[in-house]
Amino acid sequence: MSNQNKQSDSPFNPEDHSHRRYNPLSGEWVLVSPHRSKRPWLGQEETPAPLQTISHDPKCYLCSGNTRINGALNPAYGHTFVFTNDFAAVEQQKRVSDGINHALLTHTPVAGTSRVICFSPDHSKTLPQLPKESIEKVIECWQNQLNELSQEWSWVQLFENKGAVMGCSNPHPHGQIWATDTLPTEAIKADTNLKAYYEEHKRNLLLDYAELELELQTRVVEQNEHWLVVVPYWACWPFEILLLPLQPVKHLNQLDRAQTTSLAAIMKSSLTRYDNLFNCSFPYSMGWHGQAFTDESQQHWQLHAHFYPPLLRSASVKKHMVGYEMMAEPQRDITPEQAAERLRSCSTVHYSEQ
Ligand code: H2U
Repeated sequence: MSNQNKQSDSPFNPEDHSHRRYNPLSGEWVLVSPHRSKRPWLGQEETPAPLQTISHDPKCYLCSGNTRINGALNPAYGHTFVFTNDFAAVEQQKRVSDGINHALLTHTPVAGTSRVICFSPDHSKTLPQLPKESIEKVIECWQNQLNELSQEWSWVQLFENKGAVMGCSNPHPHGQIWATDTLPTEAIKADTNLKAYYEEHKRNLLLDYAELELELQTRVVEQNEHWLVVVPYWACWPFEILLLPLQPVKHLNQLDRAQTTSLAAIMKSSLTRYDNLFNCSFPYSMGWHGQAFTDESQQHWQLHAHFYPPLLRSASVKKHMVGYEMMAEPQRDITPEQAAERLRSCSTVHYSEQ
């Protein structure tokens, strides 16, 4: 067990040698092991699940005109439909703590609201399968929700769990909104790091990052006039992507018409690439991070969306964030540059239409 830290004669090459990458948004590190992508695979291989085919399921709680679990009736909606989650994670009512706090047993009351957004009446069409105009309706719905909820709550988290493997409880394409009176952990991390960068450089971290990625082009999956999709340098999940506006934007409800239309276009093509990667409805958790709705200055903020998909090698072979990831820090084999190349090579025509 000697020579543990032996210096190698060959120069360091991030495409071949183990290294750690820093995530300036979260302040955390990821271990990258590119040499391991060459090892033989001994994991599971399964047949992918078939796509949904029926556009209205009489048993679905989210389909138009159906009755939900608690007996409420969904209207015959034409585009999107939003309702308050029948099993909301946060209560509307603000409560005062009893004050029984201990340094080791700390709590704080949270108030807020949870809503569900049905993306369209079509039970069988996930976001990449919807026409661009319908994706634009989803974005407009997000914008309207932000306009309304920002009047009352400091943080509005828009997100989607796609696929049963991500804990999605209903196949009808939908997302969620949880709005709270306090900033959650991920929001605090992003806020702190964006602010620190702004204070040090008097520049916006994510605008600088977008500029750098556009220049390098090694991790870019796709770009248009207003948006950029990259596998970030610090990605943890094999095919993680970061969706960034190219102009300063604090949140989705500040987009103009042209930015909204081109967001629908880039979402459709990028998410189609995802589905085409392993010929399956690609699961992920995605969410938007934008400014907090507080009185504090938000000049350091820049809107962005994270997509965290678990798949690694096929429609069923996923990455597990276990062991070293749980006990030490996230680790990946395939590099973000290789992942971006794989996604770039995927068609933007959905495999179900080819
Ligand atoms: P997920 O698939 O990401 O779990 O979101 C679906 C949400 O829909 C879930 O939080 C809610 C669940 O509580 N729901 C209702 O509010 N009413 C229903 O009748 C079915 C599901």
